Amino acid sequence: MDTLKEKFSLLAKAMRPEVKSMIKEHREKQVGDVKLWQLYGGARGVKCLVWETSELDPNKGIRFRGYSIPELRERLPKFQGGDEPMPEALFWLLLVGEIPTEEEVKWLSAEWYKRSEVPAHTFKVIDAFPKDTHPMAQFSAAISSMKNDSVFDRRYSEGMHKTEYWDATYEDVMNLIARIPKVAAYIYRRSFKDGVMAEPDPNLDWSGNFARMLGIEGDKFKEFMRLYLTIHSDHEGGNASAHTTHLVGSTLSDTYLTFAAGMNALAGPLHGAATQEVIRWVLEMVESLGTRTPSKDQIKSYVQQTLDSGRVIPGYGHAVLRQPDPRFIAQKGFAERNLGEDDLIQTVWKIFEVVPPALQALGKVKNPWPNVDAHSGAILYNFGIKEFNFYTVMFGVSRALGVMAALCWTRALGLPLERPKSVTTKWVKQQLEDNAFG
Ligand code: HAX
Repeated sequence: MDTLKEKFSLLAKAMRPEVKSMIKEHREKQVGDVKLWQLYGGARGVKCLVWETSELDPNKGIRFRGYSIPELRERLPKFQGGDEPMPEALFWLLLVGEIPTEEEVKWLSAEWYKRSEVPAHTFKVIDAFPKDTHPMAQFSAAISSMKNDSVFDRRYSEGMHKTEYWDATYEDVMNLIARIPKVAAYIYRRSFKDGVMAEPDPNLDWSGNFARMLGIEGDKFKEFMRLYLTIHSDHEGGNASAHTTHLVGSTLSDTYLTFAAGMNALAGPLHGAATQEVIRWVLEMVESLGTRTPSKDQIKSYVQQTLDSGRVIPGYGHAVLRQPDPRFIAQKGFAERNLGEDDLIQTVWKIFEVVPPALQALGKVKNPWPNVDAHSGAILYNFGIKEFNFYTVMFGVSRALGVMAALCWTRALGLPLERPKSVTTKWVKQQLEDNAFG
């Protein structure tokens, strides 16, 4: 170990338990507007963001402009008599708060088709990466590469008035959403398949085209994409990808760099990349147990093994939710209606029975229930997308709908640069010594 690293290591080793016991002893002390545990605890529960498009209730789960997922499935227009809601309709709802008509949704599908041309240099940027580069790194770079097309940047340099920020942002947002399925599909096919750069079909919708460009045949997958892209879109403003988008957007960074920043947050295993970690963990489990149909007892002992090795059970737990995630339930419902016999999916359902009591028994996990990522991988795997490193990119395509609709609102309301206040542990200790906290 070099000297610098050794010094750091010694300091970190000493400070970690010290901070932990300080939080334990003084957790309820009031530090400014928050409690001491919130200061060190990732700002859990601190209300300091405005996000117009959705709200998350710990027990009821997500509401998109007030609508639950079952309500969206019932009320949003469908594609040609299908069963699942269309993400175009959801975006309309998020942006203007009303359920669109079928005609309005058709217009939006056609508009996104018209705007779907991706600059040639973006594909060159992707091609410059070794094929085994994580797809999220390729996705983030490809999105950033479109910055030189930003309407916001151009108009800002021309002296755009503040009150027009939302207008330029809307144009970028529409272009970005229209383009990203093509970008994502190319990353998939270049990294894992035939390298084809597929084009959208004007007779299909946004999700149908994404499915088609990925090279996955069949109406059932297109329907799953409609549901998947709808329900992964938005989860209020405090989650890491939404909050990052909001933070970077607040600097008036252009729409592409703003969204790429959100994608870099989504790529973490405690957030969107949990979707790939779940399937990796399940596949490792079935391999280690030597069966594709493990019993609940076998799963229970594998879960314990994972916990004993100091790892989390991916797909379980949540910073806000305190019930099974309605997005998990919605995907389970799709699988029950369409794919019930699959071994991997059956295993995911058995895990749902085994993991919550195991996490509850730890006595520290606030939410032992599955989150959105516990189910999606098994369904994507069933449809033939077995390259699970790609799953977070699919999540990201959907997340664009929520965070980009919200960005339009941030710019429309003229919300300022985000700049919370930080403090040091030395300062906290001094305040404690001086008995300065309430
Ligand atoms: N397995 C094992 N331990 C878990 C756990 C899990 N699934 N979930 C929480 N815990 C542990 C925490 O690691 C923490 O332990 P320490 O005190 O030893 O650090 C303790 O329980 C308390 O954590 P918490 O308050 O219940 O949860 P947080 O709000 O701190 O964290 C996380 C929420 C989602 C990050 C957490 O539950 C987790 O790591 N889950 C697994 C990863 C995952 O599925 N992430 C996706 C979340 C949904 C999402 O964003 N999707 O994109």
